[in-house]
Amino acid sequence: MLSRTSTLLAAGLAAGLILAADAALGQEAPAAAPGSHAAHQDSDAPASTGRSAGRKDAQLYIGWPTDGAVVGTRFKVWFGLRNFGVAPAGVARDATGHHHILIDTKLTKFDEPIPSDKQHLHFGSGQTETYLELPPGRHTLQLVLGDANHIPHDPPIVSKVVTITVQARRGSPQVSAR
Ligand SMILES: [Cu+2]
Repeated sequence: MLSRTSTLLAAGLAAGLILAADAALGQEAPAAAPGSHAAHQDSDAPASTGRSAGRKDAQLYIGWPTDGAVVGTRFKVWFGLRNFGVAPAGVARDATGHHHILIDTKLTKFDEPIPSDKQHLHFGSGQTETYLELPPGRHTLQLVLGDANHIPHDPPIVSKVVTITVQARRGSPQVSAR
């Protein structure tokens, strides 16, 4: 008897959940605001191979670490951008882009998507800072802005290269840096 009751109860709960889900789905319809088609990822965007326009007065820079800094093997990096905006990858909006860090490498092709690998990191959610972990030694860091399709703007918006020294923190009292 008890089990029968709980079965009924469970069924009722499930029905309630389904109703709730339907209600939630129904509420999504009016959320499509007018003018939002520009944010659509692949529908009616022109199949343009051209690059997005940059701005000559846009300034991209690495706020930290600064050139010549000595850091530990795990360190924070923050990205500075002036006269330009940040938008997530996939969002095509004028005068915006998302950050990429080049680690120990340089970009040679500015008319195609920035590669995605350990030396080319994408911050496609619009992040403006990160933590990096690098082995001890000298490393170079550079920022490059990419448009909705990860292609550098024209003219490209790049930061100065900073050279840093990563040092293992020996004898650190911390068991783990994480
Ligand atoms: Cu990207």
